[in-house]
Amino acid sequence: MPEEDTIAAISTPAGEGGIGIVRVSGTKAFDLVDQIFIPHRGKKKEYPLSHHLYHGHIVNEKGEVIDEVLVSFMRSPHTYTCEDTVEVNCHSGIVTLRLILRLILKKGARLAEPGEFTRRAFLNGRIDLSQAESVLRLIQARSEEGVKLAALNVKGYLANEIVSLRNSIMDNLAQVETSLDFPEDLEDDSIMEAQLKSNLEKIINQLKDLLEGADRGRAYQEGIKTAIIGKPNVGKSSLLNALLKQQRAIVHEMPGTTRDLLEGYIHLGGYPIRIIDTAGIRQTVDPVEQEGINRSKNAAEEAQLLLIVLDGSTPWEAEDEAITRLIREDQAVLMVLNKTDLPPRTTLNEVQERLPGIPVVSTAIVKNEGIRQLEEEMIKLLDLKLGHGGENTALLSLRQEEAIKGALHHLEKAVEQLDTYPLELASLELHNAWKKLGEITGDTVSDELLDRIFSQFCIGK
Ligand SMILES: Nc1nc2c(ncn2[C@@H]2O[C@H](COP(=O)(O)OP(=O)(O)OP(=O)(O)O)[C@@H](O)[C@H]2O)c(=O)[nH]1
Ligand SMILES: [Mg+2]
Repeated sequence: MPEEDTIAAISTPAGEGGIGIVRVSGTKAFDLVDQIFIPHRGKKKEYPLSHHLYHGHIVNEKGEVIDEVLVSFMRSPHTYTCEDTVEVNCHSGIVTLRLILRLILKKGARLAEPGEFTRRAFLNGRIDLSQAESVLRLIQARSEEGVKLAALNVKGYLANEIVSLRNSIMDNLAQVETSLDFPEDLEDDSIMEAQLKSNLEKIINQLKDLLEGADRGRAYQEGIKTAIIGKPNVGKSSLLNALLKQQRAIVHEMPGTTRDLLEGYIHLGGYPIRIIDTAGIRQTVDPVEQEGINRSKNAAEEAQLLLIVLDGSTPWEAEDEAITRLIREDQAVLMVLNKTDLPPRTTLNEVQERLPGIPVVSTAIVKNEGIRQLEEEMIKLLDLKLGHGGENTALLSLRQEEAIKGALHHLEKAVEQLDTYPLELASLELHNAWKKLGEITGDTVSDELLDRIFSQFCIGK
């Protein structure tokens, strides 16, 4: 795709609104808009001044007024894309926006691809790839904390960390290479190797910290995945409704009511939480129900927090036992002993004895009892699991996480090889680690990967 052509797109969401923006970027941006814009005060000597706002009208080929607008002309390089950029602020009717865009395209601009403005900002060196990707995260953030974290990365937080880690790897690599080239200058092999090892271990720990912080970051970004699971008819959908404070799911005395996953979104103690109600898990021959149960199990597998609901008015059964075996070691789990308004057949003590270390809350959801306590327990668990924002929280995309894991793998191999193998091998691993981290900042990245990343953006960003 030639980068020198001039691109244009509607940059605000479709729909009626106060203001809509058509953005144009490229060498011909000023000229193209100049052909269809008539400034209110005429075109004086220095028109248009960069980074000034002009009031006037957009007119079509026949000279008919399309809209009253404010236009900002911004000269390269101090623009989003680093190119000459013009933004036409018009009234946000989709027809108006399209008419203006069409006029600009007719004059010679090309419709921008998704994310192309941000891609140009990256290709022109204004931001690195981690910053570009964070723009997307910022747009998609589901919580205040998520916005703050993404904004940090847009400013370059992650980029700086990665650049500094890459520099450290390069310093150590240089040391290895020198000793390979001039072995006679080396006073003592083992001293150098010990030093090298300790340096690399420091870098490894920093990378591990980043990965650990990413779990937290993702939770804030996407919402903490919370699955409500249990046997049929225990009150899972009732619990979803109680937590959402709305009648979202169908509740019925017939076991097997919920067939598909159902989702809602709440904030608890500052945590954004995505709650998923699932089909009751049991043995069944009904293929539709079985498909629902498979989905329940997948949701349980992917969840960061599991709410396992039990019916206190029935005895603990093999099916309850089977469900508790779905718990993964790294998941936060809370048992909800429901229907405590009915004569008890399973007690709190029994559940505690069966599942030592897992907190249990009694509820009678039909009477709205125990919900507040349940919410408090959820917050406590999340505090334990995620801690409150701030320290060591990073926002990483899966791609960035994979690159860090790859770099870690190479560094760990390098440390291993220092003991037994010639230094050449360690040098190769260090080089690979350095390259892997370069994928995050975009220093070592293919066009194909760029296409994949920017295709997730909307047109106009
Ligand atoms: N007595 C009593 N009944 C309850 C309580 N909570 C839910 N129920 C009733 O239990 C029945 C099943 O509730 P649901 O919320 O549909 O249960 P579920 O676990 O989603 O069931 P499936 O979707 O079939 O797996 C309904 O008749 C509810 O009114 C409770 O605390 N006490
Ligand atoms: Mg249900």
